[in-house]
Amino acid sequence: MTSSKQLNKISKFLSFVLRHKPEAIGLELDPNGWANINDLISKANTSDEQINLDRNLIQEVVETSDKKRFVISGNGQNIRANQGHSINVDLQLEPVTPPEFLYHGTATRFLDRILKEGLKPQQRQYVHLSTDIETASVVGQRYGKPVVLKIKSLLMHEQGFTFYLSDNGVWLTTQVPRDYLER
Ligand code: HQG
Repeated sequence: MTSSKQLNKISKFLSFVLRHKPEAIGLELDPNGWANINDLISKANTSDEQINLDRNLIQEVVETSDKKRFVISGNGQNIRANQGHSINVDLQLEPVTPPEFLYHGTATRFLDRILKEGLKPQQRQYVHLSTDIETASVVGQRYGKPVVLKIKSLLMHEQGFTFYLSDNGVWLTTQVPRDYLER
C-alpha cells in the first residue's frame, strides 16, 4: 500500500501537468486533454520534479482520488483531468440543464469584487460550481474564511448561459454575472 501522503503528492503533480503545465516536463496533451500514460511516466521520471511514477501508482491515484479528479481512457492508454484546467482543452462535454440553484465557495476577501463584477474563471477555463453547500464551503476554505454564494443557475440557463457537468460531478460555466448571485 502506498501512503496517503505519497498518493497526495502524485495527485498534485498530476493536477499540475494535466491541468496547468504539461510543458513543465515536456509532455503534450491532445486537444481533448489526454496524455499518453507511458509518455507521462517516462517524462515524469526523467524530470526535475522528483516524482517516481509507474502504471500501478497512477492507477491507485485515479482510484483513490476523493473527487475522482482523473480518468483513464477506455483502452487504458491515456489519462486526463476531469476538470480544473487552466490550459485550453476541449473536454467534449454536452450542455446540460442545471438545477435551480448551484453553489460556489470562495473566501470572504474576494466577496466585494465578486459582488461587483460577478464570478470569473480567473486562471481556469470555467467557473466551478457544486450542487451542495458543504462542498462549496470546503472549496472556499482553500483561500481563507469561506463564504458560499448561491447561483440562480436555472434562470441563467433560461437566459442563454451554457452549463456543463464534468464527469466527476462539478458544474462548469464560463462566468456568473452578479445579477444571478446571492449571498
Ligand atoms: C475567485 C478545486 C475576485 C473564486 C475545487 C475563487 C474546484 C474572484 C478564485 C476547483 C472573482 C479562483 C476550482 C472575481 C472568482 N473577483 N475573485 N470577480 N471571480 N473569484 O482555484 O472555484 O481540488 O481557480 O471565488 O474543488 O476555487 O483542485 O477556483 O476563490 O472544483 O480538484 O477566484 O478546484 O478542485 O480560484 O476551485 P480557483 P475554485 P481540486
